[in-house]
Amino acid sequence: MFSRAIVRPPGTNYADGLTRFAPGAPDYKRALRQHGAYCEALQRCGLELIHLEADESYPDSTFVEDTAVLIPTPAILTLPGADSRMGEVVSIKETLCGLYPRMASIQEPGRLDGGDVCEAGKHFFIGLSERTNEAGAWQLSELLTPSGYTSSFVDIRTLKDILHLKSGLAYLGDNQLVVIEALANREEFRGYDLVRVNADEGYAANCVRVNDYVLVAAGYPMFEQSLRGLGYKTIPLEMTEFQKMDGGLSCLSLRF
Ligand code: CIR
Repeated sequence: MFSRAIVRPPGTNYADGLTRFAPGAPDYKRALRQHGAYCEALQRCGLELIHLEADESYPDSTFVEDTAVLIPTPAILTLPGADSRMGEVVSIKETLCGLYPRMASIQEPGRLDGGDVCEAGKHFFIGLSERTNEAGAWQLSELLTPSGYTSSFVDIRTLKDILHLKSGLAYLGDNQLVVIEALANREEFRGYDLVRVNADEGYAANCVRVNDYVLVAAGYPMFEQSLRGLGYKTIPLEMTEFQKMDGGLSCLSLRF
């Protein structure tokens, strides 16, 4: 169960952030509305929100998930793989210092984005990606071990469709893993009940279980239907302006 989440709205220069796509610039006002609806959904799931100010120094800073990995203790600060995002951890550190008695952090030469870290109960899948290198993944693994977590690495460097591991993977609880087709046959996921996402609905794989609900991107009816068929209550959310900047539902909050 989660009780709180950290969120940060996009700033006016949000369109200057990183993206691998050229789908046209995001509409800032629409992004703000979508972010507002996302925050309301988290509250509906029972979370108390910690709202950070928009940070114009970092156009990607609305994607707070990439800056930390949160377990009961310690709070782990990442070192984002994109140079333009490394400084985002400074203000997240200040926020987390007031909430966690113990902090740890990923250090150079390690790099790691929270979007590559998928918690599945007491096990963590850590993606090796364009953003997360082996040194970062090993450091995280070693920081998790004393708290009783196991971890394994999932190499997604050959998968060009996804930026982060969680762009194609989500843990729902109850041994159920949502996976895109390109990950469905990986040895690492044997033993889990897989909820497969059709190739043409791949973006929807980045869904988030928050207490009694699953947040899902709006516009992916087959996937939402399959979640409902499994008994989940879903909250569909418009994500178009975040999708344009390569972001998904999970990256917009740090839940704990
Ligand atoms: C980036 O490329 O870093 C941002 N524009 C998007 C980050 C999305 N984060 C995530 O999926 N965890």
